[in-house]
Amino acid sequence: MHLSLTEAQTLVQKTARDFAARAIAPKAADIDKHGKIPVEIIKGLGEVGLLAVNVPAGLGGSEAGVVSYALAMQEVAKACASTAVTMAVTNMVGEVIAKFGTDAQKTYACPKLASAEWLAGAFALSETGAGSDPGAMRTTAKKDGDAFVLDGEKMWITSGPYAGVFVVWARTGDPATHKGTRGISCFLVEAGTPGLRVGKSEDKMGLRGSSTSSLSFENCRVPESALLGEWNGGFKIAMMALDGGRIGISSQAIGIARAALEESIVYAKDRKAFDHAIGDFQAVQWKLADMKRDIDAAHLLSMRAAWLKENGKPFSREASMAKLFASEMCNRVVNHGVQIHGGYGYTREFAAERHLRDARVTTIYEGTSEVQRIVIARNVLGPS
Ligand code: COS
Repeated sequence: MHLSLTEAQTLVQKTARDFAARAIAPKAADIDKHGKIPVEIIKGLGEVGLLAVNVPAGLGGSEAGVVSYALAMQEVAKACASTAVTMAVTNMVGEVIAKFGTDAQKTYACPKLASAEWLAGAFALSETGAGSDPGAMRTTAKKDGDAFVLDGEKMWITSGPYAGVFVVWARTGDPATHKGTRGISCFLVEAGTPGLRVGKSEDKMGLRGSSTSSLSFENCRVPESALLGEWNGGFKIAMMALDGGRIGISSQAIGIARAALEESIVYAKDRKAFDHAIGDFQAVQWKLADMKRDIDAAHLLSMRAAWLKENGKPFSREASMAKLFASEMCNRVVNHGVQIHGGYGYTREFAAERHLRDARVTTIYEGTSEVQRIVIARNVLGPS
């Protein structure tokens, strides 16, 4: 693994940075305030190739690789964490379809996701009683002639209200023989399919520009061709997708933290107290030093996980380490950011408080910190 970026990776990073600075950052406060990402931002992400970064070019993707994707996610998250999570899930859905889909599924869905013809893709795994433990899901899909019929409820679905396609997991196994994680299959369900209803959006603490909703399936019929991957093989698809998704969330956390640090540096140089810029005081300097150290450490963990994935090597443990460290780091860093901004950090006049709210979920979604520790511990302990 080389620490320097290739020309192609630098180009993707610059493209994302320029687009984020020009089209996203100036609108980030409004996106948060009004709870809506303008459609032109999503279309713009598609135009600059950031909605399917690791999807083959033949399917409409940029085929720029996982390292490029992680770099691009950081840049977008630094500008607006809500936009970044929308981008992350669409990329994840495109990759799942490109990897496990039939030729018909890939050629139909991937170009629509890459170009933002569908504004987003959604990943419908979690349920009220099945978040950290998706093997406990209750949504079912039953074979009926040449169709599958889905019934059940999903929760915490990022982009639910504007997704064009949902990757949905449901129980398909005979309960007597295929319990828990073994009896789950995965389906592609298009928005508008009769029987699929999108619930109201959650009133969240942060990431307010990104809609998170429930979904309900009631006698929702999809054709046989909607099965994604193997019958009863869906749990592993979810796990593999989440491994990659965790690299995306580590990048998102790093991007949020980088924004908090950059803004804190500007503030520390500008704000005067006791006849000095507050950055002249060691109390502030040490915070800035810790913030920078932690961000760089998270970046290196994230890049290693991305490099391993890109090079076809096992990366599950490293992705969990990157996600665990980066998300917890991000929460520390944004907290320092608010403290450096003092009273202003507690107001909407500065972005520091938005970063604090946006950071909070990064230790929860795409697998909580506790789940990441399970993955890492099982890996280091080996088979029992
Ligand atoms: N890649 C491929 N396969 C995997 C895998 C991975 N990363 N992790 C597990 N599997 C396989 C296992 O090998 C096992 O296969 P077999 O049935 O052939 O033995 C199967 O999946 C079940 O694995 P396991 O028994 O380890 O599953 P658990 O129910 O114990 O779950 C954790 C393990 C906790 C790691 C998993 O449930 C998890 O990641 N939970 C968090 C889910 C999450 O992130 N939710 C938030 C979604 S945000 S939208």
